[in-house]
Amino acid sequence: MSEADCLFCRIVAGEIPADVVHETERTLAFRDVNPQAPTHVLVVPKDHYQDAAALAAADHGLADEVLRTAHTVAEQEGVAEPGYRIVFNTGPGAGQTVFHVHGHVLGGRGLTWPPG
Ligand code: DGP
Repeated sequence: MSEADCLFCRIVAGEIPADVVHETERTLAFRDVNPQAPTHVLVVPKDHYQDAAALAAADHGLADEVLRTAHTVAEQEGVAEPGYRIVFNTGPGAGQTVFHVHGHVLGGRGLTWPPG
C-alpha cells in the first residue's frame, strides 16, 4: 500500500531526498531532518501503516523487522552501548505528526526519563 500524499511514502519512493543510513528489502532508515540527539534516525517500513498499532496488528514479521533494523542502526551509529532509545509516537496526543509509522532511534547523549 502506498499513499501519494504521505511524506514518508514519498521518501521511500525516492521522490523526496533523505539521508539514508540503512535499507533492507522492507525497511528504510534515514536521518531526522530536525535531530533531537547526536544520533536521530527514523526507521520506517516501506509499506504504509499509519502508526505502530496498525503495523503490529497487520504484519508481525514487518514490525519485527523494523525493530531489528532500529538496533542495526544503533550499532552502525555506535550508540548501542551504553544505550539508545526507540520511540514510536502513536497518535497526535503523543506528538505523532507524520502518520506513516516510524521508530525514532535516539542516542549519542544522556537520555532522561520520563520523556516530555
Ligand atoms: P513524529 O512527531 O513522531 O511524527 O515524528 C516525525 C519526525 O519526522 C520529526 O522528528 C521530524 C521528521 N521529519 C519531518 N519531515 C521530514 C522530512 O521531510 N525529512 C526527514 N528526514 N525527516 C522529517
